[in-house]
Amino acid sequence: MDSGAFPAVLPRRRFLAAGAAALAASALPRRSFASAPALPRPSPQQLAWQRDQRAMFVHFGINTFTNREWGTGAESPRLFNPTALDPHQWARAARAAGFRAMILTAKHHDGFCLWPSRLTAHSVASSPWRHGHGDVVREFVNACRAAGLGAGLYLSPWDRHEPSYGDSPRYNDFYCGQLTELLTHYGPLQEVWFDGANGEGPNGKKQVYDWPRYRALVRRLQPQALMFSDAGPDLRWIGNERGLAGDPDWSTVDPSVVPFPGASGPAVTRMLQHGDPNGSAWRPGEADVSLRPGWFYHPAEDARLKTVEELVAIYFGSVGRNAKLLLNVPPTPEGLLHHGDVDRLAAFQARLQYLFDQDLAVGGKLAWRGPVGELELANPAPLTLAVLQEAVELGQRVAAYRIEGQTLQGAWVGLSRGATIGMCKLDRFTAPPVRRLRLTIEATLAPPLPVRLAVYSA
Ligand code: FUL
Repeated sequence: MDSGAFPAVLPRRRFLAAGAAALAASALPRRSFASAPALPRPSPQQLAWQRDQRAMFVHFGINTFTNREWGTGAESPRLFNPTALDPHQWARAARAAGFRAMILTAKHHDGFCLWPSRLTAHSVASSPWRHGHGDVVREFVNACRAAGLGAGLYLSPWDRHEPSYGDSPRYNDFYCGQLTELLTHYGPLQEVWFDGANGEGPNGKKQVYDWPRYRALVRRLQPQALMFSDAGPDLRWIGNERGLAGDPDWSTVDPSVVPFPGASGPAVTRMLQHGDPNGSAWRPGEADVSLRPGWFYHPAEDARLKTVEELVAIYFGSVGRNAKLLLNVPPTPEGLLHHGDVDRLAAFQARLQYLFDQDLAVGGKLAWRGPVGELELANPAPLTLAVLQEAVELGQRVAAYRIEGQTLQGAWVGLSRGATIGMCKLDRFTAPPVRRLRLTIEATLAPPLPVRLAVYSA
């Protein structure tokens, strides 16, 4: 990206001061990056994580064998017996469909561990699967590595089996012990997924999770791993389980709004959905949703998969709003992804490839004059899609923009407009054939940098 080509200096962290002020400011001399106010920026790990765009969530465990969504913790480990478990099959399907990482439920709320934890007998070690010598987590991370996918693990703090749950200090030791096993035995993890569920313990006892301790442990044992929860600290839940980010969606947040997982209320939901342009912490959104109605596999849902159209809408509402998509595809009791799910993932990928087949702006090199970038299309076309990308490694800056096209008759027509952009903003529209494009940055939080624009006609 050619940053020197963009001389405008727009209002500072007052993103509402838009339009006219921005244009007037464009006459000011060029400023270097060094003069930009200190905007929060992503870590290299956060940047790489978001560039991946799509990860696959894998809900698998005792519920797969009881046909439930939430186990009670009283299930016999002997129920766990996948006949053909093959995480390489999951990884191949994920990879072929454009996913770059997978996250496995190493332990869900029922407490059953997919690895032979030394801290409980409630695990694969007590199951008939591989005569008690199997380790799903090991096979999972091996498959991720073989396919070049990032590996992440979900370790539910809520544990309906563990007797110490509710006896807060004792359970926190137990939980940290399990975290330590996962963080030290399986190589580097890209993401540690903390669910916020906090049900009652035996006799109604309330478990108080020691979040500062859990976080410090992850930081110490795997400093490069990113921690997800509604309170981050590195990645934030998007605030719903429909895979949809808010619009706008800032990657910055005010951490005091959700200091620890479990906070709720309108201010919390707003923050999760939209972030906060004035927030001090970089905490991009992750939008989770299941391909099926449930998170775990249920045969009765084989014909109830999201359609390709629904998946594309989710993609536009997550990746296309500056978030990352985490799409759940749960394995069957055999331990394989259902062929219908694999086919649906492939069809989803094929549709995206069709939609984003040929960038008619070829590389998006706009000629910038102040906050206005223009570009001539080699071939006039009726555009349907625009992809905007900010150089977020230097902070998320754009607070308002609009795209216009010049028709063959010479008139300028509006194609789309929006608030922030971030790593990726996708706009869909219908328009007559246009021969020139104009992108106007109407407001920013800091001196703007060039924005990349790609356009498609599908
Ligand atoms: C929720 C859990 O209760 C669901 O079972 C599922 O794991 C979902 C992703 O998170 O909090």
